[in-house]
Amino acid sequence: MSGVTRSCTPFEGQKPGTSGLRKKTRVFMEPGYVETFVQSIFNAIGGAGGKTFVVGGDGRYFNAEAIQTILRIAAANGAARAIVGQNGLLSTPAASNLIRKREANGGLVLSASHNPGGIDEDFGLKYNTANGGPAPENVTAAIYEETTRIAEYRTLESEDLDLSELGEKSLGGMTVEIVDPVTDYAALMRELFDFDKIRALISSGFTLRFDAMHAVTGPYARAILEEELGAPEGSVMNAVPSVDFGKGHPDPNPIWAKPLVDLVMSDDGPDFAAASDGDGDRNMILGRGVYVTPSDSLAVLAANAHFAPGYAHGLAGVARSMPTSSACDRVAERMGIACYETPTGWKFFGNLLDAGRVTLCGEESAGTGSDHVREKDGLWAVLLWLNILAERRLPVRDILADHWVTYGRNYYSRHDYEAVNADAAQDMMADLTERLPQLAGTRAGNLVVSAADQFSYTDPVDGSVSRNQGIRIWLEGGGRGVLRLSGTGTEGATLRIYLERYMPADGELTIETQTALREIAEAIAEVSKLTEYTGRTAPDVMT
Ligand code: G16
Repeated sequence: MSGVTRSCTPFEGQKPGTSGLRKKTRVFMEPGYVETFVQSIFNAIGGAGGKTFVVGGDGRYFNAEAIQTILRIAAANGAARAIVGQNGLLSTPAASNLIRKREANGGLVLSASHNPGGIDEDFGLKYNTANGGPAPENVTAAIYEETTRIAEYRTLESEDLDLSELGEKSLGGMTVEIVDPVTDYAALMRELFDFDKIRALISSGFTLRFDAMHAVTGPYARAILEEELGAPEGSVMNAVPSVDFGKGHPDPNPIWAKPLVDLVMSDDGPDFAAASDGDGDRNMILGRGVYVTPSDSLAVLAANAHFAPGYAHGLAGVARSMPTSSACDRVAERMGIACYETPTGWKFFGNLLDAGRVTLCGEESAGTGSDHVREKDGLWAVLLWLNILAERRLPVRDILADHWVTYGRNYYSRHDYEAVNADAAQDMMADLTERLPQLAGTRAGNLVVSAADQFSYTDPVDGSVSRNQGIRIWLEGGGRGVLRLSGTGTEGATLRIYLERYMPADGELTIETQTALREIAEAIAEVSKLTEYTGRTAPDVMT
């Protein structure tokens, strides 16, 4: 088996976005596309020679083929070892854990997360660094730079490797170690949570459902929730990963996980329900009769994390992405710990976690996590909730109500406008940006703008600055709207409008969310000239 060098020309647009490179699957399938991107990654990190990489993905269409290509390029570039999930499967948090545990130099994670899979759907590939987290902006910038000037890549002429059997194999001098995707991850969860208490809760008649959405968490959830914690068989729904996620969107929100939401809203629904996404890093939390917004979930977890053994010593600090509601800020304030506000993108939490400044972090986009890995972690959030429920023995609904009575409630919703004409969306944002300095004091619908700016972030650990991370508009009376364009879409532009309104603890805490936010939504639509630019009058998705 010999290494070969092939000449190539750059592909346009191999620019990592919010979370790695995400494109239509057919784009990734173009001959040489994966090869040039992977070679560019290796070029950008000073070569692969002698290094160890973790490789795995969410099992979507083209996962298996792309992994074979990655292994050939890694071997031909002199990598010493590739640690690969059996059949090419690894959830994103499990990949992060393996990188850290095995002290690998990095990892190649294949997923387009919550986006659908299939030949006409989406695919993605991202590079994670030795801390287990998504490559920070300086690394993704270097990778992109390499993609624009790549002239050749190294590969092997070899047969595909059988990845179905655990153990070690050799590929052109590189050791390929095929590992069980669940074992190390489950061991980490056992260290963090009181499995005996959760087992006791479940055996007392507490009922739960976990929707794996035909994606990668199926085997993890079955092993942990059913086999180890004793949830009856069938508690994990849609547990077998499929290449097209059963033709659904593996996106754990009330739209795409509607059957689960309907179930918990019924009288005989389970006490607790949750769902995760394509690659297992997102989560949605529900209790009988109640949906917990991701922003509230982060705040509740921060306030109650000490109930789990792994967090009994308290939290160093918390962090949230800017568009996430400030519910967790109130918890941090009361605890006397720092709360950091970062741009959207899990990669921005990496430095804070590495420096020990924060223990928990989370985002409105259904991501919560902690310093146990460097990715958000869906099943971890579920287990932390279960550990808290096992200790407090209250329904989810009461835990939430108690939280609002203690801290007040941040009514919150995200409105997504999908597949908007990209130029129109850019023009709208540019126009609004230009008007920002004059907005304070102007009327917007029934409200008045009190302040407006473009969010810019200076990383407190390394001093790096990230500009243009979203437009923030504050309204008199305590409302806020944030506008930004998604960095994970693959079709046109996705415009996200994040709406928030704080209600103090002695105010009305049970208004229907969209009703509570209506005036703010109208104000933001007016001030941004949303309909004028995009032609849209209503969002496609509200989470
Ligand atoms: C990724 C990032 C998250 C981000 C989300 C949405 O998540 O890791 O930090 O919040 O995308 O980003 P955007 O608003 O730019 O679409 P995932 O789960 O897709 O990897």
